[in-house]
Amino acid sequence: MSLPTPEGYRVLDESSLRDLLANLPAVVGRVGQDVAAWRIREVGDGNLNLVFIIEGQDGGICVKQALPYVRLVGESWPLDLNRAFFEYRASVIQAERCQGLVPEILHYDQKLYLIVMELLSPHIIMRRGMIDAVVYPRFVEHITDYMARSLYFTSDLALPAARKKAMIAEFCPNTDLCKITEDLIFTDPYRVHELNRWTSPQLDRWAAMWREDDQLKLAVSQLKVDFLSRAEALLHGDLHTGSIMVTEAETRVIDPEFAFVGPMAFDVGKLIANLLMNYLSHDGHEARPGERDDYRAWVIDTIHGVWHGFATKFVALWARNRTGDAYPRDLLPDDSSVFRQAQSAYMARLWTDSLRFAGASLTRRTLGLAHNADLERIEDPDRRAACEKRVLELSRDLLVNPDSYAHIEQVTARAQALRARDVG
Ligand code: SR1
Ligand code: MG
Repeated sequence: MSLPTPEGYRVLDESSLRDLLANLPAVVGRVGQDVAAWRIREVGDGNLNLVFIIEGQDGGICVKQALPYVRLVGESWPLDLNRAFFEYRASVIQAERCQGLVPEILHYDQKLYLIVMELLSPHIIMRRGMIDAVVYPRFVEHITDYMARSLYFTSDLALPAARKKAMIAEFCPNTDLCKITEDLIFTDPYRVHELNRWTSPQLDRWAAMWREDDQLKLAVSQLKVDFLSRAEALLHGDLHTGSIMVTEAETRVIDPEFAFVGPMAFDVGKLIANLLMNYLSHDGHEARPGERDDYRAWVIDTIHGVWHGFATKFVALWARNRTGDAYPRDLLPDDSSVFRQAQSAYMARLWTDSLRFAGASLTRRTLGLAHNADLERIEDPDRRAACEKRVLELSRDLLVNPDSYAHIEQVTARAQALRARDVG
């Protein structure tokens, strides 16, 4: 490796990791005393890091180590190792309010930029399950708890200003990861950029249209300002179905390395966008048309449940935990109509902004660098492109005309109409 790294840092392999972990009593206690018998595998298939699974006679753990570059691209794209620290800190903060919904952190090594956490098993990445049309009956209940609690309790509604500002300061240096989002989501898909990619030649004309569409470029640029400047709550920062591990009974949100204090709607919108993409991807996967209608219906219900559940829980938390400096009780007493007015204006803006961020997330996964397996796994490029065109149409609508959607049911109706028009 030719990139400069801090003293004490080295990229671990199976053997050096075994030596390191053997000296951590918490790990040995969990995995088993016979260290030589541990099975260690590097399983990372994400865009950024190394991920190891370690299993022994008593159990297992998972280890994540930051690399000094973007794994997806290589050493030509150096990346701050401190993202591991931000992930560790965000995990600790979120665990306080979202116990049972995030993995347990067992150890953090500041020199190796390495996090040791519980092994989630038999959980799988939710995106993989959803590509195979697996239903997760408790997902909505769990993820809406996570979103409402992680966002509410780190916002000015719950925190005194001094604590909130300390949190902003702590996560402010996570600039490299924010820059990835600023470029990959809000900028690159709308300009010529060497890292952009799309299903070609089928979407060549669409990519060109996106680069020439001033309304779209204005909308996404205005949205980028929100992302850059609206320090509302501690975000996960990359909340999509690839950052969620599930079983039928459990849900765990992983990988908060993009965490920073930003606009809440970014987390909400990103998740909704990823569910919409999954919904629109099944035409490319099913062996005969209509085969996955039942699954599509579940995805639609899930999207409705995510917004309604989140909004209901968030408002309820706000009514019961008015511990922050925003919207003081002296001005807006409990149960007053002016407090209800404040809540409904706040939620209305959060709704519209969630749609705008959802719109941006849809475009970045079809015309930008990092795509979604939901669509990528469609082997036939014509079928894939047909799905992606619907994703792009929906994306433009949400970005440019978010105000024409008053309810989540109208958003899913639009996605259904796009399918019905083309698929019948
Ligand atoms: C270069 S990293 C590409 C993407 O992977 C992560 O999941 C984030 O979404 C990021 O934008
Ligand atoms: Mg990730």
